[in-house]
Amino acid sequence: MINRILAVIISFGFLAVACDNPSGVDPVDLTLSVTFDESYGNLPAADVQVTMTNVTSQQAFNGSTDTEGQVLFEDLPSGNYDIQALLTLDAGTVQSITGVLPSTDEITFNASVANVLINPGTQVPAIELVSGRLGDLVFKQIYFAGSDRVEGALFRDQFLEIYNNSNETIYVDGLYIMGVFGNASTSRTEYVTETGQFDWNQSIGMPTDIDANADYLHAKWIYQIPGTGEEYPLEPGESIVVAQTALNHQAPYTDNGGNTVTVGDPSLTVDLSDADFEGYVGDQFPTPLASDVDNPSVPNLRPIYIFGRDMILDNLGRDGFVLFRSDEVDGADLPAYPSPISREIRDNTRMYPQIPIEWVIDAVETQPSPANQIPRKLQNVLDAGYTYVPGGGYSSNSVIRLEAQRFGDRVVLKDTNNSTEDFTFLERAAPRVDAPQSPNTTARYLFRTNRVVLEDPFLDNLESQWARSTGRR
Ligand SMILES: [Ca+2]
Ligand SMILES: [Ca+2]
Ligand SMILES: [Ca+2]
Repeated sequence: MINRILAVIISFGFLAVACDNPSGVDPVDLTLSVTFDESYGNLPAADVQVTMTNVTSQQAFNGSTDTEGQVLFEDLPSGNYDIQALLTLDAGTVQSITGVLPSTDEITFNASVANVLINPGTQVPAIELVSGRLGDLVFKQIYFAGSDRVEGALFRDQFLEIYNNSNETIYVDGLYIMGVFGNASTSRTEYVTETGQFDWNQSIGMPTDIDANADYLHAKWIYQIPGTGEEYPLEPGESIVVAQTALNHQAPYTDNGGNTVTVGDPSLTVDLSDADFEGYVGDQFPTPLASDVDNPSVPNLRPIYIFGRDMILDNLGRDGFVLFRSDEVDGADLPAYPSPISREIRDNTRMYPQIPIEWVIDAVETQPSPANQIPRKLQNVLDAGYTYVPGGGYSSNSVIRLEAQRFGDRVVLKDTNNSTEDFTFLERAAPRVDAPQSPNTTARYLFRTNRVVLEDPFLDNLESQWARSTGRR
């Protein structure tokens, strides 16, 4: 990962006061203010080491900012100065200030300003530096549950909302969205590890010089956002909605068989007609799913690896969700391995694409409920907890990340890589709503965690396969 450097703006306090010196060149008392940049609301930065170096004499003057972010330099000789500012913070402090937990143990914030004229009475212009990126794309909301089988839209109204949680514009072009494949059964076999998850190291053909359990994930489905690199900018604090099918699910629509489909209770579902992207795979199958309608005004994701015959998320919450990027391998060329349960490779043996976890940008573990957990799909380093919808499958509930910090208009979402802490739920999924500031404590959901049989007659008959367009089989 990039060691993100967040630049600090130095703004000058303009308290350049001439001292009483009749000899001509007056020394100056100068107060500098040091703040974080505007994406952090120009918060004052304390304990910043500031060095002013006289360009001519190379004499250096050192100081440290106070809790107001100010540092006073007394009796500076007039002249031109280079100014350096340095602040190193541990990860926890960075998180408490910015709302973002960095991927490294420490973050260095710095600023460098060259050749600034310091004179009594001189107006020194404020200087703003380019700042590095802190934070990244995250899942903001995941609506896997879908809505009532009879009165709602079943699974066809599912969506994912992806949010720019950083302080810089990010292009979403080329971003991969992945559902993680794992063992959904709690029964033990010799092909699982002590967590109950598949022991991928036993898969036929798995390289022996890797730890496929600790360092890799295997896909249930993968889609990629299109674009050549700079087509789809996403501003800090903004999100995109990725729909399974970009229709207004609250209104009647015409399916691929020419039938008009109407939901009984429109309030149970969502309007996704203005989604930013949609999964469309009708051209990948001889018999498309009736509900996989292509909205021509919403760009389609590139299908890589498909579960079922649309971008179907597990309504019961048995998936793990991952955002990743790769500069090394195109999605269609990913290595793929059978699950360890397959003891011989035949023509029809399913091969699951593999990615290294170091490609992962964000990951969210979901579970059916606390009382109905299946083996974890994500390593603890990616997500130390999990989230779930208390209403269960087809409940219209979604999981949504909490607000962590607010800087002006920009909201930083909570991302401690522990979804138990970072997420709450909405009773009714709602694309692009503000992230809640505190967990949902709706009483009637609190005890709906009783053990149930985890079966879904539709979903449990679906399989994963390579998109025809990849040329893989
Ligand atoms: Ca679709
Ligand atoms: Ca479309
Ligand atoms: Ca995360």
